[in-house]
Amino acid sequence: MDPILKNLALCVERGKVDRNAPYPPDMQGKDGADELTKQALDANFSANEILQKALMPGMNKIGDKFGSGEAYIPDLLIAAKAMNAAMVHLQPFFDSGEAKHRGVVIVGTVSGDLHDIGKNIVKMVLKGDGWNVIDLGVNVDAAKYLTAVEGHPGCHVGMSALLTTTMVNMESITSAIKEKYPATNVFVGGAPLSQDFCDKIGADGYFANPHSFTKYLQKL
Ligand code: B12
Repeated sequence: MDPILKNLALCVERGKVDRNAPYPPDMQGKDGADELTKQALDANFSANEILQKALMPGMNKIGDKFGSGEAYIPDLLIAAKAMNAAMVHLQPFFDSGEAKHRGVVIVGTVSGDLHDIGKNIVKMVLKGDGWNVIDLGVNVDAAKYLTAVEGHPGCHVGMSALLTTTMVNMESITSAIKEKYPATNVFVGGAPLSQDFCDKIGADGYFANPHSFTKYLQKL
């Protein structure tokens, strides 16, 4: 793999935000996620390549370590900080789509869940593809989704969940939306989800990444 992308993945995994960051001590004085993302863009890697080949693998590594007890919450938080430092530079590329006014998509992370990095990427890609995105944030319950849908007739909903304990909340939220607004499409995403789960809860589609989601929305 290209050394810039390899180092960038390591910076996300280890939580090295930028050159001046004192953490982790063994990487002091070295470039962090901030500088390496700029270097990757200068080296003509696309924003999507940087996301898929460096940032996501770095996040997955620290997630796996957390899962096996080799890393702790502060490690996840500092990794998220490094990821966000990188995303600042990628945002303009995802945002750069012309305003095509395709329609409204309401996004949010479901009740009980505070993971918003994936949801924020979905938002950026949708915006870049010309959608007006209403972001309800994290820990969003059915009532909040319903209020937003009411205010935006003809909108689509995109829900995110990263925990097996919170993805189940998607079922009641989907039912509540479908009961009141049967014509509203409800789409779901997030690492632990699958098409089977989507079918089971009565949602209209599961997408593993924002690009397959936007491609599908364009055809609607
Ligand atoms: C960073 C992180 C955190 C950070 C979150 C910071 C933030 N602002 O988001 C913090 C430290 C807060 C955190 C907390 C916790 N976490 Co955490 N976290 C992670 C970690 C390492 C990365 C998640 C991430 O951002 N990935 C990168 C993004 C870009 O990927 P993504 O979210 O999957 O999104 C992509 C796709 O899924 C898709 N997508 C996402 N949403 C949607 C929506 C739609 C509509 C569409 C179309 C697509 C789509 O598009 C995105 C881009 O491609 C994961 C491990 C992992 N590998 O995922 C654990 C992980 C999710 N966390 C886990 C756990 C257990 C927790 C805690 C319960 C820990 C604790 N004991 O307190 C808490 C829960 C807090 C809460 N109530 O939500 C577990 C979940 C296990 C499980 N089976 O449920 C994981 C898997 C770690 C592990 N291996 O055990 N976490």
